[in-house]
Amino acid sequence: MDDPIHAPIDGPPSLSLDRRRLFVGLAAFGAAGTARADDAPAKPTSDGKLTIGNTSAPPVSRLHPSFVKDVGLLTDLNPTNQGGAWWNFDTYITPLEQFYIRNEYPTPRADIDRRVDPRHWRLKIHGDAVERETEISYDDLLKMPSRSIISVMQCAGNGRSLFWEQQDMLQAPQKVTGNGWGLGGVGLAEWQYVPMSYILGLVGLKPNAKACLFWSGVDGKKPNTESDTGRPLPISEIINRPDDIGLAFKMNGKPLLPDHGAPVRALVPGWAGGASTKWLTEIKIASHDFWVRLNTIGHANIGPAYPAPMPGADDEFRFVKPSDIRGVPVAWHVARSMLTVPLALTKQPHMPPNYPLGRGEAPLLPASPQALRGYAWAPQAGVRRVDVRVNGGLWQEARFIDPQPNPYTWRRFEIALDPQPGEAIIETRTMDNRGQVQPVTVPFNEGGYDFGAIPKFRIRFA
Ligand SMILES: Nc1nc2c(c(=O)[nH]1)N[C@H]1C(S)=C(S)[C@@H](COP(=O)(O)O)O[C@H]1N2
Ligand SMILES: [Mo]
Repeated sequence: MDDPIHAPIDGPPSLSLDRRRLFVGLAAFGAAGTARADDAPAKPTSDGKLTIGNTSAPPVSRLHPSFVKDVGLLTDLNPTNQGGAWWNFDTYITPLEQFYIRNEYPTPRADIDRRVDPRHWRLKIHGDAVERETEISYDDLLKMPSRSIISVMQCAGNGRSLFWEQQDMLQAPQKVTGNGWGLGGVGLAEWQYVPMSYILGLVGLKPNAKACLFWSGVDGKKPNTESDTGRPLPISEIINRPDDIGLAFKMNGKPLLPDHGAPVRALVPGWAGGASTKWLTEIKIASHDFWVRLNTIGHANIGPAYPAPMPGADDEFRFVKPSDIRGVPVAWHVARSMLTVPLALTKQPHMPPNYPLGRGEAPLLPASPQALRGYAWAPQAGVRRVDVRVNGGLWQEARFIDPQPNPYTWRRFEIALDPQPGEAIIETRTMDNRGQVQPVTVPFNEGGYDFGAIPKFRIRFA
């Protein structure tokens, strides 16, 4: 018990008394993401920065021309991307107002573009590998059998900031570029969807099927034209889990919000969010592969560790050319973990303007016994165990708060800590159900995707 980390908090009653006192102290810092002693409503911070803590307080409103929902609880990464404030996550399901938005272009609006108006939306399903080309309306979709699944949605670029902070990948030849997500490019939602098993039965899959392209055709370079957004999947991926992949029309029990793909988006649980095409209008199932922005110049791991595949002679290219194939398209999420504390960002090329910490600043927590919380996910196999260590000490097993209903979900964990005053580096490590643990470093790739290395959280205790 004299380790920096001691027994899990469901231990002896004396420890829970300590906890109650502890949360009074923590309310000011709002770190543990648990019930707060102080219910006073939050006031907007005068400098417009996001707060740390105060998750029970009314959100500070911030409207943005690229989005429809209020983005007051999100980090302002750049004109079309808003990151989740993961240090304020405390629920299992991520509420819609805390859910990140990753757009290439501004969110299409039904009052401007009828292709995303449920009354006019049409989905075309075609290609040389279907028996019956079909077009369905939103009403048709709602009449089809649907199911729901709880699954992480995550941008492949989530954690990119850690390539800069932990692996110094700031300069050529190992220069990583892209949105500085920190760790907020992820959320957990309950999705309601029509499974691909039903859709494939409807259109009739031919034996020559090789790939399935989910395509938007809505958001684009010019206002809602020249859309280059969509993502193909090998048909084997759909045949292996036809009830998990589908066409989503509800998120957390509500019709999809415009920013999250209304009225219908693809849902590919466990894969990089880029495969879950928002504002879906076309599915093409063909006897050839497809190459598009999101499996070539975007969303591919490009670097010496990732030899580029060769396209086939009959492959279809949309808005890209064969020389754009330079790496391995991202697909399954790697295992990850995080604490609900903001990252000390020292090297990040562009600090999000409303990030709660200044450059180089570490979050401040009390130097007293407390429980730190975090999230762990490993959608390909499921999360078996999480370990946490302080200042390079012994790894200590964390206590799970949540079970794991399916491998695509994350699990909250908690670890009791009695920190000394001063700075500490806290690391978190997921082990998946295959027994694989997060590595210490990950290979360079230009786009900074799939940062699955052990994250380091620098915290100041005082
Ligand atoms: N049509 C379209 N679909 C899209 C995108 C987009 O820009 N346009 N972004 C993709 C990416 S990169 C991610 S990570 C997810 C993000 O989903 P969210 O904004 O609902 O969180 O949507 C994917 N689907
Ligand atoms: Mo993404």
